[in-house]
Amino acid sequence: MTIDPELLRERAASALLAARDRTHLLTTCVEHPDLVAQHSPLMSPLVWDLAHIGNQEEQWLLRTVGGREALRPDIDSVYDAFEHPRAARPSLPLLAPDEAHGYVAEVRGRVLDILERAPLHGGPLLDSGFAFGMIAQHEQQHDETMLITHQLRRGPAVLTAPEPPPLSDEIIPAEVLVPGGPFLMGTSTEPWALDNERPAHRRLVPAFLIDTTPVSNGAYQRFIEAGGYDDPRWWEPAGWAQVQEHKLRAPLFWKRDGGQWLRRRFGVTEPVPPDEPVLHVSWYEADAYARWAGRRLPTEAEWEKAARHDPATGRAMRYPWGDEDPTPAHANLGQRHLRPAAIGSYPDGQSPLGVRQLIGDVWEWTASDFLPYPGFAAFPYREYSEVFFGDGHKVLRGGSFAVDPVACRGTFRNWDLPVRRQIFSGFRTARDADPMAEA
Ligand code: AVJ
Ligand code: FE
Repeated sequence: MTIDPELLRERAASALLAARDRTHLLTTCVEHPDLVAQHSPLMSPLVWDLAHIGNQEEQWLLRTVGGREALRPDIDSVYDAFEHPRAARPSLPLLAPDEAHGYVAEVRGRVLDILERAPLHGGPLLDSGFAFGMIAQHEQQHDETMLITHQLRRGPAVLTAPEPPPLSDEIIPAEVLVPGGPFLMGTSTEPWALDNERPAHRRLVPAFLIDTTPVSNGAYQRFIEAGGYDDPRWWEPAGWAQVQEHKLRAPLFWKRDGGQWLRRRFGVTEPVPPDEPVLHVSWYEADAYARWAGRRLPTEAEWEKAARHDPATGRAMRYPWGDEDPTPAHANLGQRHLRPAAIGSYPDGQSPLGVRQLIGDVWEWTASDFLPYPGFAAFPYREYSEVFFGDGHKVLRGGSFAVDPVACRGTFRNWDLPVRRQIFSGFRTARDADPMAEA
């Protein structure tokens, strides 16, 4: 099926525009000192992300796709993420905030002109407007990164958003059985899927049970109260070492206050809401909780089968609810809210088997290492995925409240080191099915 090129152009333009609106919000809601400061050695100054967004757009859309002369080749190296680790970025000769805003606007003006004329066929970079979709996703990914920087920033709140839907009184089962059998994992047809999601390939996934919702703060508190952080039995050795070295007692941003847990969220301190998916846990914490609960993290293939497998047709769908693009009724995405929604929310977004909140709310740690699919080919640059394979990174799936729909789908793969907790990470658990129940 070929899509009308004018429709593709419109989609690309609106994805770029949505990303820019968000970038603008995240880089104008604080003053100059907060844009150039390093709020955590784990993060770049916000003004680095801003100009890096423009520089990637210049390199791929202006120079490579548009064939235009470089605008600022002199700053390529400053904004090369591989040349400078995050901790070193504040001391680089960065564009000042007003220069960075001017630079990204200048690049965007030229890119919209290129988008009007570019052929949207004739090679993998152009087909379906892939390069434009890739750059919109890149900007949205950095917007999520900047939102993490905002969460780490000290000081009064600057961001606000309406509350997500409250806890529903509907009763749903705690877990569901996903039947065993082959499953088509990954994609060869999703037009803006990134290289690591490709190609589609068959996987045999034996029957398993998976939680219908992410693990809640209340459930996680029971792990804490049961002495979970004091018992090496539940922890991978490297995770136990992190617990001891940093004296971890709870998720990042939590603080004990007399008899209750408080948390800091975008500049506001509040009681930890028991019915919300747990957030800001490392892979080690997720893994330890699962072991304490007598369960385990789902593998990446199990997660994707739970999210995409339609038992009625045997087909892999784009999303748990079907092939339709996400709407606000399906999932908590796109920074519409500044927190995950209560567990069990979004009945319209559930999978055919009744698994909820697979998309949105919190990134979900899986048991799996970040590795290439059979037939993987790096595209269009090795540094997006390939250099991270087999390097101790764990896969996260499903996206958080901070992910834009353009960078979130049933096949989308994220990854990070198992010690990381500043990201919008949570998890759900799984277990093997009783082999006697499979027949
Ligand atoms: C896919 C989220 C791990 O932020 O490091 C941004 C995305 N790659 N610029 C990251 C990315 C290049 C990447 N993650
Ligand atoms: Fe980047």
